[in-house]
Amino acid sequence: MNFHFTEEHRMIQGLARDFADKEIRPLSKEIDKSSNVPAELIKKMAELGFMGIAVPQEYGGAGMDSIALVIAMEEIARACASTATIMTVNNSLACEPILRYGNEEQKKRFLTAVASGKLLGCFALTEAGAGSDAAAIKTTAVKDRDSYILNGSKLFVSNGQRAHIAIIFAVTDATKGHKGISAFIIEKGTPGFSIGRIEEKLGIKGSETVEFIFDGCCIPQENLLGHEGHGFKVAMDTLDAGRLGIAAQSLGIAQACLDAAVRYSKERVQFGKPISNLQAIQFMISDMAMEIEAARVLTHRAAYLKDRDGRFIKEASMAKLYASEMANRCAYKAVQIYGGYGYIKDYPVERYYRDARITTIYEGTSEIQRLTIAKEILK
Ligand code: COS
Repeated sequence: MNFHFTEEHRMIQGLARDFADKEIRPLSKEIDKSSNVPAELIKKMAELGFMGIAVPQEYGGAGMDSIALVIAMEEIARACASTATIMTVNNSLACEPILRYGNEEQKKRFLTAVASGKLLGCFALTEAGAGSDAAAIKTTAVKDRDSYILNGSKLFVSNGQRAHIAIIFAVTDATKGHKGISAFIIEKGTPGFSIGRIEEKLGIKGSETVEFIFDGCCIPQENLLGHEGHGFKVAMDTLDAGRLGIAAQSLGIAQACLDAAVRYSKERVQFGKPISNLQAIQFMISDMAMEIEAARVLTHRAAYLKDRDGRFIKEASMAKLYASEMANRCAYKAVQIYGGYGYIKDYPVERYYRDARITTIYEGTSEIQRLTIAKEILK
């Protein structure tokens, strides 16, 4: 394994860092306050190729690899975790399954538009009664000549309001358990497809989280993604890739916490000297820095394995589990170092603390990651 970045990786890191510093960070407080990432910002990211980094150029992407994707994700999340959520959902949960399971027609029609950022995509698996137990979904898709009729609802869909297309999962044969689930691509505006609740959340406020309702929604059979009955596999494979994105997002949040803690501890004077002189603060900063490095190695290695031999389930879960829990520890320490100032909105660590919290939950809780790791080791 090579610990040096390639020229291409250095280039995407520089580009993403520069864009995040100049265009995203100045807006991040307002994004949180207004619960909205401006569409104009996403448009600029699309122009830089950030919405389909690992998608081949012939399908509208930047034609880079998964390491480039996690490097860029970390830089964007370091400036604004909400913006990073929009980016990771589009790259990993919308582009990835179409690239992997879509036919040529679907790639030309949907992937090209989503990877180039002309359209945005989202992913709808979770339901009120099916979170960690993803195979328990109840939304149905009934074949009717050359169409499918969808009925049911989906919960907690990230980017669900702004997305133009959705990858959704529904039961096509209730007698077959997880082998009776199929994946579909659905376009916004399809009659019978509407948005229900828009959730009020603790963090990641700039990326909306919504409910989808399907009421006799008729979609053409050409929108079946992969084969009938293979939807659970599509969902699991997609989430493996998505977990790399959340690991990278967690890294970005953690790095932002460390950056802020270092800056503040050098400025804040107590007992006649900057608090960075105090061993109690130094120990927290050391632990943050060490854990970030460890998470980065896990994340980059999982991305490397994804690109090389395709088998990275365990490594993706390890990276997601470790990086997300680490980000929460870093956010806790950053608030602790800021003291009372960490608890108010004048400084960004209060937002980092709230934004970090979901990373151990979405795209599979820490408990599901542990199950997945154990299953891979014990099989
Ligand atoms: N990657 C690829 N395939 C996977 C997989 C993974 N991470 N996890 C399970 N599978 C496959 C299994 O290999 C099995 O394949 P076969 O049908 O060929 O045997 C199939 O999926 C069913 O696996 P399993 O029997 O383990 O299914 P369970 O229903 O017991 O549990 C878990 C599956 C819990 C792992 C799954 O439901 C899960 O990941 N849940 C979390 C869902 C999630 O992340 N939701 C967040 C949505 S985005 S907010």
